[in-house]
Amino acid sequence: MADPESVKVKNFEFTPAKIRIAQGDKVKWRNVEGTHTVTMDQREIEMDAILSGDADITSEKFKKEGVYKYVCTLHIESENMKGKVIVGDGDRDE
Ligand SMILES: [Cu+2]
Repeated sequence: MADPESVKVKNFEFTPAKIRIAQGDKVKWRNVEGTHTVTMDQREIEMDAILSGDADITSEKFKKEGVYKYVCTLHIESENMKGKVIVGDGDRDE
């Protein structure tokens, strides 16, 4: 199985902010600097991970098509501390 798509987490940005994966794939968030959260509650995916220093978190499989938005709750005011995981053609209605 392929490695999960990954997103870098640093002050104060998720890179890339938008990724597309296939249905059933996972996403890995890799912390680069600072302390951040990856917080999401959409469809059946619920995450509230705190990442500090050298750390990463891999999601459960995204089983349903759709757009899954997430934020860093510590930097909610920051434009770039939010992101989207698009599963399959989940954004075709947007
Ligand atoms: Cu943050």
